[in-house]
Amino acid sequence: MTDPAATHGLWADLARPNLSPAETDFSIIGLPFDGLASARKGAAQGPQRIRFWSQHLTPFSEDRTRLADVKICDLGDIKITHPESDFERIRQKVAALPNVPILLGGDHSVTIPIFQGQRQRFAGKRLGVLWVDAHPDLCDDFNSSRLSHACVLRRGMEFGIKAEDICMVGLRSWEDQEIDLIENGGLNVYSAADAAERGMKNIVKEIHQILSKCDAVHISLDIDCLDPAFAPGTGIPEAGGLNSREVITLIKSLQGLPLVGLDVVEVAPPLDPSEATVFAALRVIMEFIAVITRQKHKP
Ligand SMILES: [Mn+2]
Repeated sequence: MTDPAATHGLWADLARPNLSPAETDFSIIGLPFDGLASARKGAAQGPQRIRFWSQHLTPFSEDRTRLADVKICDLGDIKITHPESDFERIRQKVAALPNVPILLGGDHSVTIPIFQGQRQRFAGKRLGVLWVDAHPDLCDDFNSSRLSHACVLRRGMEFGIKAEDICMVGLRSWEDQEIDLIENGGLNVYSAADAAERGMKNIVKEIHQILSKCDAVHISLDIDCLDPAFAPGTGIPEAGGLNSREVITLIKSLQGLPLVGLDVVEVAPPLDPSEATVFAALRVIMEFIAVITRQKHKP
């Protein structure tokens, strides 16, 4: 992908096309699929637009952490036509990775095999999840599908991710079948209203304490965690969401935790001509890379 207007190379000059995952810090995998989105589609175009605009980023985090030595291996996309069989390839890919995966959705259903792959990669270990989303995705079945983007975390719990090792942030929309698990399931729930009323700075302290008990922590971030003012390009925009500053504060607060992967999903470029939603996703990815980079360089 070359862009005559690009100011930087792919992934802010950090892509290393000649290196393998084992020789790099991060693997990028695109999952261009929106076949299981329930409302508006468009997330299938997420990976392509996120990659495209990554050529306009500089290799720095917002606090000027220098990222120039970070090595990224972009493994391209996994094409998904029939999720029942194609999700298996995502699981296998994630399970076998020697470095930290950053996965680009796609609707949130793609996280189902990502959870499976991470569960396998860290078998016998305590796998925690930071779930950042307007929606809990705890439905057992949605629109007659158990692979729907509304069932993702429910499937993850069935794969063995424990309620007490899951922190949910930004929630504000509920299905009737999710209420019992949310209220009585032992999950650590921080709604968007909690963030606004208690302050993200206070919430992140609790989250850090909870997830520090885990051996490995995966982050699943649905861009609809953000208020539609900050990320309108998503299938189901929900008013009253987090702002960009709160989400960056949350990501930066994860310093010191055993982070093992990130997926950023539900970025639907056709629904946002400004492409601010794509840039919001890129900022999340760069701050995640910076957290891990700072951790590595800590004496
Ligand atoms: Mn969502």
